[in-house]
Amino acid sequence: MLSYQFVDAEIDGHRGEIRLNRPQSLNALNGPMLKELSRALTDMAEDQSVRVVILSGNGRGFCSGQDLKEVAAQGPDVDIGEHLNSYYHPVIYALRQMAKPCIAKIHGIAAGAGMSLALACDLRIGSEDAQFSQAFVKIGLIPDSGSTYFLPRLIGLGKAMELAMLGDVISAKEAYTLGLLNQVVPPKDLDDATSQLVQRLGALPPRALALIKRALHESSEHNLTQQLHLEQDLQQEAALTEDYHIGLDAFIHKRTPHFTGR
Ligand code: T3D
Repeated sequence: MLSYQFVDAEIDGHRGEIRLNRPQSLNALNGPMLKELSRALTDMAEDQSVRVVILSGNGRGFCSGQDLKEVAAQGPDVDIGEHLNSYYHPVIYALRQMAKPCIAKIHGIAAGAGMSLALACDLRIGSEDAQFSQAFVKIGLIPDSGSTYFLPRLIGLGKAMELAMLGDVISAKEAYTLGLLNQVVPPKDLDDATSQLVQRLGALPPRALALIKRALHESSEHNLTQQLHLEQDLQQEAALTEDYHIGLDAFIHKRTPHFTGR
């Protein structure tokens, strides 16, 4: 267990898990927690033994978003733009730039910036009791921490507009239908289903996974020609890995490949 106060971080083999740990407020995000989350993600990114990172929450929910009691206590003079830049943006960049798959494991509520955290992960697995809300509008704010970027890309502009403008709470089932969740399982199966997903990803070639993540993320900024060039560059990089030769050799000799990450 790595040492933080407001997040629990644990590494077990190829699996790294960071659990938001302020369960009394449904893991509302205060300043110190966001700083720790950013540090924990950087630690996981730099740890070569970790191939897959899970983000989850302790207690009865994933994350209720910005700690509104902290905001209220700070008074009206706080610079919210500066707050986003200093506390939230490093977390979103850490998730997005990490060269390994990040999975959001969601149970209970993911609201406001809590939903943004889930959207910034590469895959989302939810229990049937998971709920999502772009709650920002209900307190007179706009979606932030990447929600206006990730949401339309994941579910299309029309539905993103509806969720952002109305702030409705949607169920796991609806989130799955929209493509927000990759998988929905009964609450009792969430840990096992996540472990299975981690195991599958952990057995795949890490460098190829990192390059896939990069190629898909960058695709939304590119035209076809730019993307074909990027694919060409990244494929050349992938073909230089030891894992490519291991995969090819395993196919030819009908063996299970054991990828090294080199
Ligand atoms: O500063 C900036 O950079 C701005 C950035 C803003 C980004 C945002 O995230 S804005 C959106 C913030 N989040 C919300 O608006 C959601 C607020 N919470 C709720 O609407 C409800 O709590 C829930 C729908 C999430 C859950 O409802 P329920 O009935 O299951 O639980 P509850 O009783 O409301 O909450 C349990 C406790 O958690 C309660 O504390 P208490 O009364 O037992 O002492 C509640 O106050 C606390 N809590 C829940 N959400 C937050 C929170 N405390 C602080 N901040 C919260 N966001």
